[in-house]
Amino acid sequence: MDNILVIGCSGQIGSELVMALRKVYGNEHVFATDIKEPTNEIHESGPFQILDVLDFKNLLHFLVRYNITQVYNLAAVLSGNAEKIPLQAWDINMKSLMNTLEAARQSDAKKVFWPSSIAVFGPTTPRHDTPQMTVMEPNTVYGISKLAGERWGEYYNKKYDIDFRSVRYPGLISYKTEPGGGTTDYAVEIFYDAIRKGSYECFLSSKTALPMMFMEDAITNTIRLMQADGDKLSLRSSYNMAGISFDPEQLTNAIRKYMPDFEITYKPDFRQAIADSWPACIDDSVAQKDWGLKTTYDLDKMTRIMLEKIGEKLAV
Ligand code: AKB
Repeated sequence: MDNILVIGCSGQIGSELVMALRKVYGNEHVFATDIKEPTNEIHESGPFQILDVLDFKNLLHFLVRYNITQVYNLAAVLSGNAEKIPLQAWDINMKSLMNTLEAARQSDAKKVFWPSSIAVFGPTTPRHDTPQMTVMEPNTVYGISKLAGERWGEYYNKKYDIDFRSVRYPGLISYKTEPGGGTTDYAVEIFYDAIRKGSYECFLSSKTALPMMFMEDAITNTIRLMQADGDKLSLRSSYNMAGISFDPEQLTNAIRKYMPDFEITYKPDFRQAIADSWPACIDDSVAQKDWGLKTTYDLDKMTRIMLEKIGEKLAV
């Protein structure tokens, strides 16, 4: 039986991924770790420990002590925050990955998942239907670290046979844990403000289209990639994952179907330049072919669930 370590279990992806993995592999086989306390659900359903991925010795010790065979490393400083502390963000994003790869090499935890992002693309990349292989000249610290990370992942796969797997996540939309410091965060914040105040001031302009994905689709596909037959994976860097593309105006119209009086105003800030350097929609046909990527949420279904669940959460 696999023993799985999730690093960054208290963040937006981790808090849902841990619970999904526990359903598949059994509660006691999924070890949740972070430098912050997790949700009650994670605490109560299985093992949790404070673990700092930047501490290599402790990380390696953990992998050996608990006979870990798979690692999901979700620790990262996201795009918006990274622009405020560029050198620190580079250090954290790269060191957390390098520690994971090196600890994997020195232990039995040979299967590693690490998230890349649509941020690996830049202003010179084709903005529509961005292919898997294309020009990649990211101009954000986060994007540069994700592109470098993809290259390191592939390097450890070729050189040391680490079973490295990765996807380029679009903006992720969820109602359980809020994202922190990303450029796509507006697409989550908007739901909280719609319910609390009936209005939202958006930090991106109305026509800024970006690829996005509902969390359930992201989690299902992450586990699908990790369970895929390794021989079928033609890429050991990172797979494009497209989701649904929309701009703030289209999301506003989707919300207005359920809340006709919802108001939006636009006040673009420094994150506009980041969003402008990213694709509007990407092509994920290679992931579909290699490991069966498929999604089930469209804009309307996602909007309905977000309003319903955040409504319930804020009513409590
Ligand atoms: C961000 O906005 O920084 C992230 C991402 C697209 O990787 N959500």
